[in-house]
Amino acid sequence: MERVSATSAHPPAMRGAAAGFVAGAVGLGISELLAGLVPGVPSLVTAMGSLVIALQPPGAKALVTGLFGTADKTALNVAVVVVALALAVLAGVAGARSFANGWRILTVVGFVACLAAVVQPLVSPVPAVVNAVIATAAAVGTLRFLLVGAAALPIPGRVAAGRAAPGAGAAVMPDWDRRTFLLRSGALLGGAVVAGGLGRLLVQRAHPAAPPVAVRLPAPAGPPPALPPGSSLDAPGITPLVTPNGRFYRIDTELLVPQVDAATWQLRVDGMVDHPLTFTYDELIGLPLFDQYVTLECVSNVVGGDLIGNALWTGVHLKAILAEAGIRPGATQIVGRAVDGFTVGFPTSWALDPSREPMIVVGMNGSPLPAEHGFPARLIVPGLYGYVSATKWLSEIWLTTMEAFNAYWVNLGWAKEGPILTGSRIDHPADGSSLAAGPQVIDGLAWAPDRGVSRVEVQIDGGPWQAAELARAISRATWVQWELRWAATAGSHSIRVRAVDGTGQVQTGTPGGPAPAGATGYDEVRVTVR
Ligand SMILES: Nc1nc2c(c(=O)[nH]1)N[C@H]1C(S)=C(S)[C@@H](COP(=O)(O)O)O[C@H]1N2
Ligand SMILES: [Mo]
Repeated sequence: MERVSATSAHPPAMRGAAAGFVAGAVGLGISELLAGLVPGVPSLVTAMGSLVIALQPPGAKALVTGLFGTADKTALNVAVVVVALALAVLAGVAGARSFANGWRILTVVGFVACLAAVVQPLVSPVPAVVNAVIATAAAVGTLRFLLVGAAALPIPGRVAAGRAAPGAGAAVMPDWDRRTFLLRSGALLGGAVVAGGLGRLLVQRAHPAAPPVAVRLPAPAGPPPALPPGSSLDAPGITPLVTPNGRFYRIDTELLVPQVDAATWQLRVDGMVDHPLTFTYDELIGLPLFDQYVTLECVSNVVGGDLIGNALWTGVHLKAILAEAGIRPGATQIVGRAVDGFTVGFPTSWALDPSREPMIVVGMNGSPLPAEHGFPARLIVPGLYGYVSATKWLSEIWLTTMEAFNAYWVNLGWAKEGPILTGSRIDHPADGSSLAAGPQVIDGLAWAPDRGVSRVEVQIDGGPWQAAELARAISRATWVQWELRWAATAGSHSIRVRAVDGTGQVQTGTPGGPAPAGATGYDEVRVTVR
């Protein structure tokens, strides 16, 4: 008899699951709203996403298209929310049988979120803990409210319902009908979604991509290098020679754009140097600045992909800074460390080669460096993939040996050295497009930073490789536009492209990569001519 009544006192698993889902949503919604409203309070969703990134096993990144491009970041945030809600559903189902298990699961989730936030380099612990505690309490409270209402769950701390004797203080909440349960759950869920959505909006607004408005750069010593005449082709569908800041690809491990305060930021130069140096932002931009076009590519860029851009960078000569610090003999590696702990590493010999000018960049295409591209300062080293060279939100330049240190992505299985492979891309015609028979233009880009591109060749339907017309390159460190006039005949055609670098080396045709050292193979489009 007692057993029967106890069982009937439990809500069905469905109601438990629904209560758990709503409880999870309320916790997430409140935590996100707090993060959006109160400066310094971290987003727990972002923190858990960052923990996932930090804990990824070597090689995991090969599964995603880029080293955390914009789409990956969204997918990761969504995945975190889905997993958190799934655990909350579990807590609801468990809580419907024994509330203690329900709140324990929610508390563990809250604790993990708290931990995830506290270990973030850019997060202060107290607001993180406060947010996690409030969010967990809100989730537990919601779960209890819904479970009690749904099924006369015994109120914890009082006499269990099943054994309640009349008049002994047995307190059971009214067993709501189905409609009441749905209405209350729905209202809470709606509130949670609004709070969470608003919170996310505010969080993102607090992490803009643009540079801080107050910052102004002094003019570089000389006028900006003019684009050489003939460097831009007037060809259909061709990618602009210079990539506008807003269209420059973004790849990094940060789920929210770091906002670094230039007033307190410092750049250290240390390690195997004679004189460790420190620069404030004003000191850095007070040094002689110069401009340079450099094409930057991500090692994760696939053949035909768009994780590549070309910008006019403004900055300080890295060689001058290194000379001032005095590199000690044997310091074979230069490590760039970011405010968030991210690192790159490249050979000192690459940086010191007289043929190139690595830079500590403070400006991009005539504006201060946008936050999403590394404000206040980043490294740009001609000829190297971003993951070994282009530290954004730079905080330290550390001299060490090649053997003594592996940078962030090297530890995760990517090549220790990352010279950009010779590449080429067909921008027009687009793959799968249809064209009119007659004169057509095939065009695109080719790059081999900083060996330069000496030739681009196009192959139609497996025929001979034909030399394309090259635009004038800005420099060997930049990509170059190319075009080929083509008398298109009716039918289906395949078009391939390959580049030859400045040393005469032909682009590798065997498809491979991108891991561990960059993608190989020729870009190909198929078109129908009518
Ligand atoms: N601090 C920091 N710097 C970073 C990264 C990062 O994750 N964190 N990613 C690197 C990689 S993999 C690339 S390809 C370039 C991309 O620079 P962009 O986002 O300005 O295009 O930044 C590099 N610098
Ligand atoms: Mo990258």
